[in-house]
Amino acid sequence: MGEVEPTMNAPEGEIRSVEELLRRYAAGERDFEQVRLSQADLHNAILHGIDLSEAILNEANLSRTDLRGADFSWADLSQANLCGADLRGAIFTRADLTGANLRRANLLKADLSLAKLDNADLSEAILPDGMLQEASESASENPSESQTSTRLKLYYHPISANARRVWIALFEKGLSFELKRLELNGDQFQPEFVALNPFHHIPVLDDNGFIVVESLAILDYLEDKVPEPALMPRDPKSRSIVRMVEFLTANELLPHTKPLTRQMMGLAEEDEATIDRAKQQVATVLQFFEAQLGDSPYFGSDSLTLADIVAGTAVLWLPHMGVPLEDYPRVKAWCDRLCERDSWKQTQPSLAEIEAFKSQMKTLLSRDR
Ligand SMILES: N[C@@H](CCC(=O)N[C@@H](CS)C(=O)NCC(=O)O)C(=O)O
Repeated sequence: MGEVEPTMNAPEGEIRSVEELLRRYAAGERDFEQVRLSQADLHNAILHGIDLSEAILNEANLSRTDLRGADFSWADLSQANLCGADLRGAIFTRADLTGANLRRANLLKADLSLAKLDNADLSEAILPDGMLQEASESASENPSESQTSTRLKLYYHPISANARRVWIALFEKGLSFELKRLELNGDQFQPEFVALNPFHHIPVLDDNGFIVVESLAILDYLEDKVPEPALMPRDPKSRSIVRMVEFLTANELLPHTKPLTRQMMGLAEEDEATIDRAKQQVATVLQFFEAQLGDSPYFGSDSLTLADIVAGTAVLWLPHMGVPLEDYPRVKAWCDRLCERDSWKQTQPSLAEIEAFKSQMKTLLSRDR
């Protein structure tokens, strides 16, 4: 979080820096009306329920910030970066969002009445119901637009590695899509979602009413539907490597990481023997991957494949789970290569998101025991 210029002649009690705002928020204060923090860097911060009405936050960096239920009425957010921010239920009445970056922001149930949105980027944002309707109405006036921009919907959560597979593939394919975020502490059991996936799992892809569940099936569907750029090689041996790595990740790696995940999230004390067994299994998979990669930059190909997406989204969690990758130099270099791609950068969960997810994870993992 960066320092901002102290406000000249600031009246007593006025917030002078990002650090001060965060400190006072952490101490329980919520009322920060008329704060002046142009160009403030608050990305990834957790500030839900904060009152920033009439605040001056033009050009501020609020990307991926948790601002659920925040009040921004009359605030100046012009040119602010709210990319990926959680703005569910936030109030923007008469706020100035001119030129703001609201890409991938979650605006579900937000109030944007009388807000200025000229030149704001709302692509891939989750819009409030009314606005969604307006957007699709205006899209249907332009059929070519509506075909590409409102057809694919991905039900996801930013921490879900299974959903991230599809999210990355959508970016790699250069497709337009709409994100539908679900909180996994109950949204997945809502009748509307269970009607889409009776197994209450994300990801789900909705292609203009055609529903695909199971991430690997969704990836195959996208590959068949949009063959270029290809994420599946053509020759049988390379294809078998891709499939092998996909299935090994799903069947031999992920199920065995559950005790490590519980430990990483601080959710449970796992006994040493269970952790050792899990680490041994993970090591076997990593050794196999190391050999399989050989001198190839990607699994079974010189360019990215579905195997890289499926295995990469899982393997990248391992260092956080106490499994360093240093003993597997090819796997390590491959991970670094993946992380340099835009599709990976754009779907990288923030620390704040991971933190906020812990309570949802607790419920999910305790159910799996
Ligand atoms: N085999 C499924 C697994 C999907 C899955 O386990 N999704 C988790 C999130 S990573 C989920 O939705 N859990 C919610 C629940 O189990 O209720 C796939 O690959 O799509």
